[in-house]
Amino acid sequence: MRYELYYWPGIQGRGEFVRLALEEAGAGYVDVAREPGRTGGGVAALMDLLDSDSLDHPPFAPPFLKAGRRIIGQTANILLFLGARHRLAPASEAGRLWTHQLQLTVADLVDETHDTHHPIASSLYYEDQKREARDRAGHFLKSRAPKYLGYFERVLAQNPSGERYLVGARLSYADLSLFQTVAGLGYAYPGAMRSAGRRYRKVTALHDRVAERPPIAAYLASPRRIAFNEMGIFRHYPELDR
Ligand SMILES: N[C@@H](CCC(=O)N[C@@H](CS)C(=O)NCC(=O)O)C(=O)O
Repeated sequence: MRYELYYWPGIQGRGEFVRLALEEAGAGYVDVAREPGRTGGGVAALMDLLDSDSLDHPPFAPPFLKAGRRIIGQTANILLFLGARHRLAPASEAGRLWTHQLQLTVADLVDETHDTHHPIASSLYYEDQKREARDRAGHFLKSRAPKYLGYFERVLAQNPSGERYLVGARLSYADLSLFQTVAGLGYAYPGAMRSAGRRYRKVTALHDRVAERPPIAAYLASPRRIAFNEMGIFRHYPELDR
């Protein structure tokens, strides 16, 4: 079965967390909105599903994943589904819940990162909320980002199976998501993150290990990986990187 991923073209965004899981699993998928030439492709196909009145389980926002007849929305929920199908999470209930908990914490960090450049409203331009963004980014870099990264550092240190992975002794989708978040923070805030390698050694080592995994390294080097840019969640505005 070929999965269909529905996400905005041109940005990594939250769709990237799903792409990384699909790539690591070697799963076949179509990135629907990025294939406008394909029948049933392009942003129109995404909008058709978002606006549809005939779905039993309509998604609120991208990303959403079509798996056969099923349509699954919410990034953490999609990963919960893929994790079980592709051994990207433990099989036990306790292990699945723990992985999901970590993913939800990553999602909180991603939301807070987004709000550094859009503290007032997503519907406004960054240029219309620059002053508030400066304040928000200042607080984020001083206290919130260190709190999250320190938490993940502690999770790695306290993993009874060792510090290579967040959950047990195998890679999970939570590791892939932490990789993406650390990469994004490094892009957006290179100045503030300069000392992160020293302060969060285990998190940084995890990031580097994930980047070197053959399926992930191949993906990162491929045209499927969209470059970070100032339309996505992780944006580099030098004036915010203090
Ligand atoms: N909690 C959702 C958030 C989804 C979300 O915010 N999607 C963005 C793109 S990354 C979007 O298009 N939102 C439209 C909206 O909220 O109206 C998730 O993690 O998937």
